[in-house]
Amino acid sequence: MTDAVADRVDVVVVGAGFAGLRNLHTLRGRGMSVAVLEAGSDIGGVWFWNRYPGARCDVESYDYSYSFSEDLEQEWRWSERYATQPEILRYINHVADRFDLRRDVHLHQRMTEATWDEQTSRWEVLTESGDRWSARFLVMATGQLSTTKLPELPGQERFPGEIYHTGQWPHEPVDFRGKRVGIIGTGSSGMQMIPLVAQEAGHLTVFQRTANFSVPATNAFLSDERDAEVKATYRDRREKAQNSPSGLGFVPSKQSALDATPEERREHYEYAWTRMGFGFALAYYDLLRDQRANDTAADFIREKIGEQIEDPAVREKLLPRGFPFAAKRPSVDSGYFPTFNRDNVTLADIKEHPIAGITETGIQTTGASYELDMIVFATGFDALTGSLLRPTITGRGGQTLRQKWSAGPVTQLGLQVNGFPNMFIIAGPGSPSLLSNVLLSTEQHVDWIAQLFDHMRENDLDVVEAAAEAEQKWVAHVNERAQETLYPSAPSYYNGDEIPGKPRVFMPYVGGVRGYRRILEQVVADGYEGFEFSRAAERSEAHA
Ligand code: N01
Repeated sequence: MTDAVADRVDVVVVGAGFAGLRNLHTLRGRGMSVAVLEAGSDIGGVWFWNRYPGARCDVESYDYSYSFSEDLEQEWRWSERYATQPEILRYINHVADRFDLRRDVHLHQRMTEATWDEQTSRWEVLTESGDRWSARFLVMATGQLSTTKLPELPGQERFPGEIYHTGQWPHEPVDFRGKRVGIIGTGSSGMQMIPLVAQEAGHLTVFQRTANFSVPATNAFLSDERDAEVKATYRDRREKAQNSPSGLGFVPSKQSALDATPEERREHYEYAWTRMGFGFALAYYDLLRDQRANDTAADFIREKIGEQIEDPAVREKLLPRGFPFAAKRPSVDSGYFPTFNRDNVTLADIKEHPIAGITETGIQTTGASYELDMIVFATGFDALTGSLLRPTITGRGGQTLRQKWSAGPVTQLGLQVNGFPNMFIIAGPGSPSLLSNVLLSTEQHVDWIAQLFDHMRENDLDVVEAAAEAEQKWVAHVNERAQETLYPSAPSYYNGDEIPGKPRVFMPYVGGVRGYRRILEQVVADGYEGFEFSRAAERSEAHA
C-alpha cells in the first residue's frame, strides 16, 4: 500500500457498469457514502468495452433495463426488441445523468488490492494509480464477462497488421473495407460481428474451434403501439420476469419433449425457432435435464442450421455436435450461417488443424497459412471468476481470495465468502448469474444487500460474514442441483473450461431466479441464517 491518505466512505463499489451504478443509487438513497471505482475511462461496464460491430443484447430491451424507477421505465423509449450496444450505452449514460450518479464514480481507478483490516474492521483499498480508499463494505460489481481472454499464440509480436479483441474494441471506427480479415472464435461475439464484417471485408476467414448452437435473434423495431402496450403493463411484466426461472419472463413448458408426438414437437419447435430467441431452451421443461429430450431439439436446430448453408463440406463443419444444446451457452444470431455462402468468406476448422502461430503475414495453422491484414480475437473472457481474482483481495488472517478459491469459487448464496467479512459479490458464481437475465439478478442482489444493511443499522451491527458451515452447504447444493442437469456435460465457461488449468467446477446456480429469490427471502425470514454478525473490533474494544 502507498502512503497516500485514504478517502473514507461507507462503501467502495468496484465497477461502474449496470451493477455498480445500481448499487450507488440504492445505497446513496439509504444515506450511505459510496465511491464507485471504475477501471475504464467512462461508465458502462461491458457495454463500454464491447463496441465491436453488431454487438447487441439477446435479452429483450424491456427486460434488460432497470426496474427501480417507474418514471425511468416510462420515459425511456427503446427502439428495438434487442437493443444494440450504442443504445444500451446511451441508456446507461441517461440513467447516470438522471440520477446524478457521476459525482461518486471515479474513473481510471482499477482496484489492484483490497485488504481487510482486522483492527478497524474496514476494507483498505488501493488502485493502480496509487489512490487509497477505506470502506466499511466492499461490493464487487465487476461483471461476469469482463476479463478478456487473449490466447497465447506464438509470434503475435511479428504480425504487422491490426489486432483487436471484441471485448476491448477501440473507440475509433475500424475500417474493414477491402482488407483480409481473420476472426478467431465463434461464440456470441464472433457470431454477431461475422455477418457484418463479411459485408465490408475484402476477404474474411473465420477460425472455428467449436461449432456452437444458435437460434435466430428474432429482432424487430418496436412500434409506438407495442411500446405503449408494454408500458401500460410494465409492473406485470416485471413480476412475470421475477417469477420465471430465467428472469426473462418465459414460463417453461410443463411438458416433456418426449411426451409430445414428433408432429407436435416439430410444430412447437417451429414456433420457438421463429418467436422465442434465447427462450428456445425452455421449449420443453426437460431439454436440459434429459439427453434424449435434448437430442430432439438439437436435431431440429442442426436441420435448421444445415438448411442455411449451401456447401455440404462447410455445412458439416458448422453443425454443432458432441454436447447438448444450451449446455454450452448458445448464441442468437442474425444471418450468421448464410454468411458462409459468400464468395469472400472462408471457414478454417482449427479443431482439425489448430493454429500453430501468428506470422509476419497472418495465421499459420497445422494445415494451411492464411494471409491477413487484420486479426480479431473473439475469444471471450475468463468468465465469472476472472475479475474477482485479478486484484489481490486479502481477508481475515491474511488469506487471499485466490487462495480460498484455488479449487473453484465457494460462497454463501453467491453473495459472501467466509473469511472476507463485509465483502459482497453481485451476480457472480453461486448465484443464477449467467443462467439468468443478469440485470434482474443484479437488482435482486443489490436490493437484498441494501435490506441487509438496514438490518445491520437497526441492530447496531458493523460486520457480517458468511458462516463457514452455511457456505459449505450452499456449495454442495449448487453442485447437486447442477448434477441434475446436462450442464456439467458440456465444455463451457459455466464449468471453467474456457481457461486451461482453471478448476472444473459448475459455477452458476441452476435453481432459477424464482427459486433463488425464495431462498434469499427465507434466509431473511430466519434472521439471516448462514450469516454471522458482530460489532467492529475498534468499537468492541472501546466498549470493553
Ligand atoms: O466468448 P465465448 P464471446 N483458440 O467464450 C473460441 C455474452 N455475450 O465473447 O468454443 C481458438 O462464448 C471459443 O472456442 P471454444 C454471452 O453470455 C452476449 O463470444 O472454446 N479459439 C469460442 O468459439 C456469451 O456467451 C451477447 O472451442 C478459441 C470463442 O472463441 C459471452 O458474452 C453478445 C480460443 C469464445 O466464445 C461470451 O461471448 C456477445 C483459442 N485459444 C457476448 N479460445 C449477446 O447478448 C477461445 N476460442 C448477444
